[in-house]
Amino acid sequence: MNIEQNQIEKHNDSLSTSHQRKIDFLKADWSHVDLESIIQKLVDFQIAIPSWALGTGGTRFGRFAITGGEPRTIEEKIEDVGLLHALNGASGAISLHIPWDIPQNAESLKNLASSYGLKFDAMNSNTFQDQAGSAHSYKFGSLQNVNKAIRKQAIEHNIEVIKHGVALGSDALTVWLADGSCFPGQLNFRQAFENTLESLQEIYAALPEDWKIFVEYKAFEPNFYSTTVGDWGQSLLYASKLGKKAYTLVDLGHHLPNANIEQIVALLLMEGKLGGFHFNDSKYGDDDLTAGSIKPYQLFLIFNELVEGMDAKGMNHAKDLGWMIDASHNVKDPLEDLLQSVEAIMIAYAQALLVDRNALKAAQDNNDVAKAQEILQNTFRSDLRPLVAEARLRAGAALAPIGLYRDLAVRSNLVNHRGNTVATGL
Ligand code: LRH
Ligand code: MN
Repeated sequence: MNIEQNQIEKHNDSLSTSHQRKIDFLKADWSHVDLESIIQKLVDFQIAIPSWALGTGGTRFGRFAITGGEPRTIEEKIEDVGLLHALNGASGAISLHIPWDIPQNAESLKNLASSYGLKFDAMNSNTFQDQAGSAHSYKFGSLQNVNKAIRKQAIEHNIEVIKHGVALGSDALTVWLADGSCFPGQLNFRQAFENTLESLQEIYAALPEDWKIFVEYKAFEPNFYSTTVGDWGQSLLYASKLGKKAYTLVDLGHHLPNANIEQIVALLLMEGKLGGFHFNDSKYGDDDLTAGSIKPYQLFLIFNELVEGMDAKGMNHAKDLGWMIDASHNVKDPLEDLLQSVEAIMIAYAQALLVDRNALKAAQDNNDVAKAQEILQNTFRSDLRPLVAEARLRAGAALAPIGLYRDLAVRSNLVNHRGNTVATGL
């Protein structure tokens, strides 16, 4: 299903009076700030959509495929991300997961993606599930495995994923390892680390010159005693030992409760080893909920450190880090959930861009703690949704993406077209 430009313009016309009133009020309120440059930064900021999160997700207790009309092929997944991008102008890339999405004809997929204004973001390997017909099982791990033949199988899979990525024009590989142990005594931690590092070094050696490798850490699940890339420190250790093309990847749901993720982000940026993000939200574990749905203040504080840290290094906000969503949708329409995640991320970025950096530095230098909080919460408590909507308008997208998604009955259109289909992925 395609959303035509005239459908978006008709929608925006119907909302233009109230939008203009709100944006004029905001401009008056922030007349001391160059809002034009901030709106341009919002227009340039693109968030990659995971190919494995375009259908209904589930847990070990069940999956309620209530939606129907889910994408059955990579082509239909690209079509759905194209839909999101048409609606919000900020979802200009898709991140594939192999083997859930093995590209049969890379050239035609590239053409299809660019027809929707999309590019292929980081590729994701999968050595956390056994594939039918594969010689060895990853039950006791992949790159860490005590059995060299099993490590070799996992290394070869990652190299295969790089090849698919090169054919699609991607320039990064994300490696998330489920490897670890469930009981004390099961694993020699040092041996597991060394096996994993040695294996990652073989994968690193296969990276094209302009590629990056993102080492994604996670505290627990599916292993529940130790994880071999268990936290930012371990991921940084691997990335530092691997070389300049290796970075850490921060999935917001992969931390122990109450971890100070914004401090982790500040330090990884300082070290030049922050590669990118998997945005989502969580209350307990790796819940993969809608970004900004549980802890919106934390999301703002993370972007506050990102803007401060990237500007300190003269980095390009839109290009120098990997911006991806990693969520699963157990009770919401997947496309509505992703639209909400992108909106929450764009609002947090806009809030961080409007923090008065000089005043904050002055308050910090004077240990004026209350003043520092006032400065941060001043933007966090400001309704910047019109600014994000204005960026969408300038990008030719919809002022109210979910509103238009529902007005056009996109889901029932997809169900009529595809039937009660269920997508591959998590
Ligand atoms: C692991 C993870 C990883 C993906 C998977 C789908 O929890 O975050 O990024 O490979 O989810
Ligand atoms: Mn992830």
